[in-house]
Amino acid sequence: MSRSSELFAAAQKRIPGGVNSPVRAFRGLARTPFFVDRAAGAKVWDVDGNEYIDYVGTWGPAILGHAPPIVVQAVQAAAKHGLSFGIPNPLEVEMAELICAWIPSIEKVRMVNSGTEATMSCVRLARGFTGRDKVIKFEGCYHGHVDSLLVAAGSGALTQGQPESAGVPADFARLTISLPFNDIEEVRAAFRENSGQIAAVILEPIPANAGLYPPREDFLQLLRAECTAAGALLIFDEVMTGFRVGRGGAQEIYGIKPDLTALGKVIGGGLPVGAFGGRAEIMDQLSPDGPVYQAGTLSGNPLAMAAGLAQLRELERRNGWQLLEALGQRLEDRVRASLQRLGRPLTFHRIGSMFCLFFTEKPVSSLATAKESDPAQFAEYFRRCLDAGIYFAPSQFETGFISTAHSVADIDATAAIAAEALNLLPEPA
Ligand code: HOZ
Repeated sequence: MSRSSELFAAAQKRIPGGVNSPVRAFRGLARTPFFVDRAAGAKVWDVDGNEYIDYVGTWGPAILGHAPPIVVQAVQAAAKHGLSFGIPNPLEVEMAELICAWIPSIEKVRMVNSGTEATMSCVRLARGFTGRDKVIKFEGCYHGHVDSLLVAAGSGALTQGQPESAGVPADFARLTISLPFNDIEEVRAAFRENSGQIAAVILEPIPANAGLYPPREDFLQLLRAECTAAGALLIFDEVMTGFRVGRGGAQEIYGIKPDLTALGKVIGGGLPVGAFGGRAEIMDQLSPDGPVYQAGTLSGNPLAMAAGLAQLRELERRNGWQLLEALGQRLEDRVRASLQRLGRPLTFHRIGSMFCLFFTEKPVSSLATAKESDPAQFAEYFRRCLDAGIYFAPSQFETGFISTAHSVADIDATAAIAAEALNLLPEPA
């Protein structure tokens, strides 16, 4: 029995499902998870000594790879001054100034401890600011495990076949209107039917929790216009895309100014961090200035601020986004060439350093079309890649992440192993 199997057996006795976040359980993959011993750069090593090229990257934060020395040193230096204060500290101000400089729609920002906290706080603030209760979200978009947003949710919830969670009162869910992504007519109809009642529209501008698919041309612009016309706030959940698809996130790429933005992952350099920010007049509704309450003992934690600042500055110093685009393009070129050579025109999406292979030949632009992907084919492909030392996300409904630590040799080796795995897949049933 492997050490990972022993640990998983022990974990299942004391941790629900043996994991602290559902998608890590490898359900539906006819495999049990490996337990990690250490990680550095683009690699992780499990407790049995196996080495993997990692494309999960701690689900997004590891944009410079694992344990980059500059981030580790920043954390060590900060730790010498204290682990947590619960008192304002200078690093929080530096972080706030950096975020506002890089993301112009954010005039004021507050730090929290996770992406879930960030989206939850955005929704509360939007309700407080507008005096309205209803929220529009999109099927397959995942905004953390916030009660009112666990409706038609993506990511782990979707992977486990539970996009609606037990424990969410029907009265909460009733305030959430879930619509198909990329369908502006449905949004217009929802605004008409709920005139004067919609506090906000929240979305991942590039959905990355039901696989990865881009917004259709104009969809984000039209959403912006509809929200403005209806007096509702537009909330971008850039927990995944923030600082990853570009310095200013997806909103910079598409040229849209949301009213509020939720951030996480990359901003913490691997430590638990989230942030939310937006127009000053909205943010000023937060306590202690305004009536919307929000707080956190560990918010603005000095280690997390130091890690995030070091990572973001290093990314900029190295023009990391250009490097990530080049690595992403290289992977894409090789994957597309193999799909063509094998006569398997599967749908492959890539935006910068984020990518996803769907086991369907049909176009994917929504949750319904993402679900056309064949789960059995995905599971077989995932297992073959893992056995050959490539760790892709253990779910069809997650996204792959490239880091600046991936070398050209890593990308080429990955593409070759992926091609071999595809070649050995049985024909779809
Ligand atoms: N739902 C997270 C990614 N979209 C995964 C969280 C985790 O398992 O760490």
